[in-house]
Amino acid sequence: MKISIVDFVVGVANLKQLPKTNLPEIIFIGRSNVGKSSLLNKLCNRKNIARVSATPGKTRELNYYLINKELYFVDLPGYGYAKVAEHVKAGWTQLIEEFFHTRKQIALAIQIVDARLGPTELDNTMMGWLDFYKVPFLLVLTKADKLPKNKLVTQMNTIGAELGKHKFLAGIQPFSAVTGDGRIELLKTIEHNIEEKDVRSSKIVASAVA
Ligand SMILES: Nc1nc2c(ncn2[C@@H]2O[C@H](COP(=O)(O)OP(=O)(O)OP(=O)(O)O)[C@@H](O)[C@H]2O)c(=O)[nH]1
Ligand SMILES: [Mg+2]
Repeated sequence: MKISIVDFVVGVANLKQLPKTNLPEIIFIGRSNVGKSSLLNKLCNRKNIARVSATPGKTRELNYYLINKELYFVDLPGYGYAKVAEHVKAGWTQLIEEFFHTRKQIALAIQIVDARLGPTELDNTMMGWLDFYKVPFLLVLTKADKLPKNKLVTQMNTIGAELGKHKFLAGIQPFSAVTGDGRIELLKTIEHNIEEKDVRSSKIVASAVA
């Protein structure tokens, strides 16, 4: 997949503001400061479609980017930032669960974790939700440039073994927004899952007609 057109569409704080389209959506999830915006920028080969922050917890809305006029990248607000008030956290939980529950056009979730740390407890909770709402997800280990190659391989294997229980885990991939390592592979996986989504949807339509 080659990304040639990127348009920011809307920042959604209330699900009534969701775009009224049926285009496939790729959603990006991770804790605050994990490197979500940097990954999105690198993936789109742009400097600043998504704001990279020095202070974590800046992304508060579901930010919709229209890619090549045919699919959306959706940057979800980061979680796990300690300084966020309890009522804000509760509001976040409600918004995201409702989003997973109602939004049928999600083709793939990109669950982003720090390659050095692996999934935290909150990341594990999130992956539990993805399984529950039947959203296929890819685990991306970002900031891979901060680990030597052999450590990265060990980390991938260890995490892979731990996450085997997740039914909707589509794979594990390393990434670096600094070197661009993993970018091509990630784009391929996204493309593949959009095609799969088309197949799944046409099967549902076929069984409804039959
Ligand atoms: N070395 C290295 N640093 C990275 C990488 N990705 C992001 N960073 C750094 O990590 C910090 C956070 O990056 P962001 O992309 O703003 O993270 P975010 O998850 O969008 O953060 P919030 O939106 O605030 O929750 C910045 O200082 C980035 O420069 C990477 O692949 N390698
Ligand atoms: Mg961000």
